[in-house]
Amino acid sequence: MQPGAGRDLIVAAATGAGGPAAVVRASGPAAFDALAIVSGDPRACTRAVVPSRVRLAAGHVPCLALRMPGPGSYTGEDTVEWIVPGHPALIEMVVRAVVKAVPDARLAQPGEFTLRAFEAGRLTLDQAEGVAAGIAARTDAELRAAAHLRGGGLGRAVDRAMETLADLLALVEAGIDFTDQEDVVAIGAGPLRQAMTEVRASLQSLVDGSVPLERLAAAPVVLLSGPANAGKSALFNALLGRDRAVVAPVAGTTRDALVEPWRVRGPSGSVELLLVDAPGRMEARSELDRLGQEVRQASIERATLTLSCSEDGQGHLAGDAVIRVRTKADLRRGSAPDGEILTSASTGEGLDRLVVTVAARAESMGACAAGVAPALAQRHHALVAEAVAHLTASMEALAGDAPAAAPSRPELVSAALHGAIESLGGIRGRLAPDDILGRIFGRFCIGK
Ligand SMILES: Nc1nc2c(ncn2[C@@H]2O[C@H](COP(=O)(O)OP(=O)(O)OP(=O)(O)O)[C@@H](O)[C@H]2O)c(=O)[nH]1
Ligand SMILES: [Mg+2]
Repeated sequence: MQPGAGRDLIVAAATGAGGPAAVVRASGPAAFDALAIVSGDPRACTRAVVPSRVRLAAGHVPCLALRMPGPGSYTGEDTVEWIVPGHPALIEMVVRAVVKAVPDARLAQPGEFTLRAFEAGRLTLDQAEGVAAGIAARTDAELRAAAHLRGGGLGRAVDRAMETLADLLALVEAGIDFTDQEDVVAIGAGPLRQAMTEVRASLQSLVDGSVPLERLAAAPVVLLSGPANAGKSALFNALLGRDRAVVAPVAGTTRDALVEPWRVRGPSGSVELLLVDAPGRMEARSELDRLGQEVRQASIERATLTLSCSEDGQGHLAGDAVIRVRTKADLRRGSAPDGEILTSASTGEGLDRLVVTVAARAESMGACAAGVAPALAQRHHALVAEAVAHLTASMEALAGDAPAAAPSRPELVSAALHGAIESLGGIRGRLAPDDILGRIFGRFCIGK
């Protein structure tokens, strides 16, 4: 997909499958023509959802319709949204009907609505990346990081730095243009160095104070493992604070892997993890048992940290990424041997200690405390670091210059400042080459 592609009417379902209702979105100059054709007399009025209908071969489907004229819409173009019942076959039929309604209408490619928003200047590249990150988010921490990007949090910091650098560049270039007037110094080397030091420090703190977005995406997976009937599902529920998994005295109760986000308080803040309850270890006597053991094996392979659960202290897993847990402590007197955490899902005994141990271990394994710092994608990180390097180079070009005098090598200073501005511009997408755009928008799903 290339930016600047033709202004076809692009059409797609903009919501995921499975909900009670779905949004079919069409964007492009012919959007309102399509609305008139597909919905007949479109009572849909601007920016208000009104009852409408979609004409299909089999009859009329009732829906709600919303008309958003450009440039005030998400994409900046005339846009129509039909809110239809969430039946997959029906959604598909409505999409096809809209595509057939006008010439030059086609199915939207992944991310194409957001690409148009970017092209129309409705979103900057970092905000568009925030939209993509939001779509892909699995945990609250990722969602918050995505919202920060989408809200322009990174962009504002970058814009401030770019504006200062652009001002400095203008002054340096003015100095080059007026070299013949010896008593005119547009900006002296001293104030220039001072201003660049400040910008460089603010950019450096942006890098130092952030966590990689990619690392948030890799929320550590904590698996409850152990023999069938060890009390794993009961512990899973107790740790989550709600009855999520079925608990029963029958060995082999859990047949599938249940994955739930789990937030724990670590030494440097709240850490988000994924807690997994899987089938227990048991001899497979039936096909169903065998499938359960396969799920168990796959879960073990995915786990970053394993809580090895045992009722009697026997059969614990070995390894660094293992915490040994003795379950059902209320059924026995006495303390657990060293190296085991004694817990009871029934009385809550030992759960706090287990949580603290898991959180500390997860943090030491690289889990990020949520909300502690803004998250930067690898691309942002690299571009800010590049800008910092350019600023260092431009300060080196000032070495030895008297503070009040004009820079002795203004061309070098100017080239390095240009470089820094260009790197920062890449974050906002102002100067982003096409291949970067392709890579970013290619990560979207259709309808966004
Ligand atoms: N007294 C007591 N009983 C418990 C405790 N935890 C679990 N149980 C009981 O032990 C039995 C098995 O519990 P589950 O949590 O289903 O065991 P599981 O390890 O998930 O078993 P599978 O899913 O078959 O692998 C149930 O009858 C629970 O009520 C506990 O802390 N104290
Ligand atoms: Mg279970």
